[in-house]
Amino acid sequence: MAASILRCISRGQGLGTRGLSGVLPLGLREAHSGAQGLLAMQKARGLFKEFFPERGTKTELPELFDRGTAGSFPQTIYCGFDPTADSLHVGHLLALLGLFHFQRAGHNVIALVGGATARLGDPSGRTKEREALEAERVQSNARALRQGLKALAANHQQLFANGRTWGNFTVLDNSAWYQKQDLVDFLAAVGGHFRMGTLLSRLSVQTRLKSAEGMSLAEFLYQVLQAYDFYYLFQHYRCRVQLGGSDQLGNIMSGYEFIHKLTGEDVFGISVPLITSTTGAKLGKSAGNAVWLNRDKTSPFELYQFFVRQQDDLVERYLKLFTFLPLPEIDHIMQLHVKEPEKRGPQKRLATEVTKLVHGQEGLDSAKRYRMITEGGVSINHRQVTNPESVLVVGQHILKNGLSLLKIGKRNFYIIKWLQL
Ligand code: YSA
Repeated sequence: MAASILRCISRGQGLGTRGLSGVLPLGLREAHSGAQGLLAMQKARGLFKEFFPERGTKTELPELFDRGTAGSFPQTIYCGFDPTADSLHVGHLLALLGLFHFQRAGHNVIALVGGATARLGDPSGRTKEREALEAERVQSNARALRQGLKALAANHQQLFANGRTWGNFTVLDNSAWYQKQDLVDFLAAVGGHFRMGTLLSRLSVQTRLKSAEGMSLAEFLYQVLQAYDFYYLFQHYRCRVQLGGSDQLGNIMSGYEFIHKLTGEDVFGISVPLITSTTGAKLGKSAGNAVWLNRDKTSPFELYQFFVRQQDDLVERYLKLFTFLPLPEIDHIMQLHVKEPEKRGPQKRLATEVTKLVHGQEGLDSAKRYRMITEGGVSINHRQVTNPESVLVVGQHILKNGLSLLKIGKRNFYIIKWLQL
């Protein structure tokens, strides 16, 4: 029985070899001409923070992305997202951007929704146990997250690819492999490969054990499930790299140790920095400061405003982290900003790029319309309207002659004739 849970990987399985044709378009070839290209580039942008382990035993991390190494291209990279809410948020977006950068370079990526792991609650970076979530709630959150991830991947492909061929973007849910998993089989096959001393040494465990509340067994076992996911994806999709925020490093290490012990193969972890609020708290649901990507929770306008309000000292960093703009273009935007800081050019460009990625062109247009109204750029019948929810309200903005006079910006006048009142 254990053998069916722990299978040995055979070469050529899964997404890793399925996605791309053998001959890549010129753009991708250029992107991969240097073994260090992709990793060094994202390190320079500040998106990739740590690499783990520092050295492989047979293969080094940069070699995985070197097209010169036979059979190494394309790779499969994954990142997990637990459905503890019914929407992704701006913090998740950074990990997702990490995946998009790999996809752009021709690799296949997997966004894994933690429909199973969310039931346990990841203790990483938390000082208190997560409120237990009902199975039904997790399921409906997982549905929403899968939809959100697919919508973002579609926007990315449609609005940013310009006809280029990228790797595949696949959304999976780990409940698919835990749902039918027998507990005793799992513990017998997997449990024996984890050492208590190592599991206990993780920062996430140590912090919680020292707290007054302590830690539950479910939370303690969380890292074992995340480690098994990595193994599962390695087996089925030849996935050798897991990406996550830097709070995920302990869980990623457990996966590395598990896979390496069982197969002798090298796998790697890459972390992205944690985005914090001005008070230093990690931006997310737990701190109650999440900026959501679902428009029903945070509108496109509010998302735009979040980025447009960023201070000068952060905006360059965020342009590098949250957009795909090339570094020379970011430099240029920053140089113009020194000359005309009042225009808030970098902030507007940042807000535009992110809103377009998250909500598409329609979402961006709606955010800009809202912004124009709130900034006093719209008048109806010579009266300024600053509430976006009350523009051209029937019974309020229609003159006796059945007309409305709309002024947008300084020079655009429109006469609206109402045919039916
Ligand atoms: C990962 C792998 C698995 O095999 C199974 C589940 C997981 C999910 C993982 N344990 C987790 O709980 N992640 S999360 O849902 O809290 O966040 C998703 C990703 O976004 C993580 O990599 C996390 O580090 C990252 N993230 C969250 N808030 C962030 C952030 N990254 C940067 N800044 C923030 N504020």
